[in-house]
Amino acid sequence: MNQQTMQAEPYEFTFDPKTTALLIIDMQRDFVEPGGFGEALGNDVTPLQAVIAPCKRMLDAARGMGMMVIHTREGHSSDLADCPPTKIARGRGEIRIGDAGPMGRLLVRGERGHDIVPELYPKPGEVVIDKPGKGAFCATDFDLILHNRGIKSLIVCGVTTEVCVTTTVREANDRGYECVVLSDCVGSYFPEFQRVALEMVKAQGALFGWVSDSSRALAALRT
Ligand code: C5J
Repeated sequence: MNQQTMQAEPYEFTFDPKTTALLIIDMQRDFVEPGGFGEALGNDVTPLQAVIAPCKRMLDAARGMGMMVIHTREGHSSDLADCPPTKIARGRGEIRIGDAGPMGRLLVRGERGHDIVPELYPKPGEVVIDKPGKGAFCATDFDLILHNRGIKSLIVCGVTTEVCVTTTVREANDRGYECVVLSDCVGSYFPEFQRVALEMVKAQGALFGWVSDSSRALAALRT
C-alpha cells in the first residue's frame, strides 16, 4: 500500500497509484471535431477541444509511471443491432446514428469519426472499452477488467461531463470504486451543465466522488 493524497473537493482524495487507473472517456472525433455526432445534434464542438491538452498531460504522466490507462469509445456495430431505436430517433437531426457524415457513419465502430483523437490515441496494451451506452459499465467487460487488475480508484477525464463522464462515475460509485473527476480534463458543450455536473459529483461530502484538476493530480502523481 502506497497511499497518495490529491488535493480535491470536497476534501482530499487518497489513492494508491498501483490500484488506480486513468480513465479517458469518449475522446472521439465524433464528439470533439466538426462533422461528427456532437455537431449533428446541433452543438458547437470547440469547447471540447480545450480538454485535449490537459488530458494529454495526464496521459503522459500515467504512461510515464506505469499507471493503468483505460480509454472508452461510445458507438455501435455497423448493423446497429446494439443501438436502441429510441437512441437513433432522439435529437431529430438531419443525420442520425448510422447515417453517413464527413467522417463516416455517425457513432459506428470502425469509422473515422468513432475513433479517438490522434493526440490521445491508445498505445498497444492500453485497454479500450467499446460501449454502446453512456455509462462504461453497461454491456461491457469494464467491471470485470477493473476487478481482474485490482483497480479500486479511477482518475476520470473525457467528454461529455454531464453525459458519459458522470454516468460512468455514478455507475462506478455504486460498484464501490472511488472516482476523482479532473475539471479541466472533462468538457461539455454547455458551461452550465459542466458546472452543475461537477457540483453534483462532489456534493454532500463526495456523494459520487471527488473533483480536482490536472495540476493537483499531477502534483499528487509526482509525490
Ligand atoms: C454523448 C458522451 N454526449 N460521450 N456522449 O452523447 O458524453
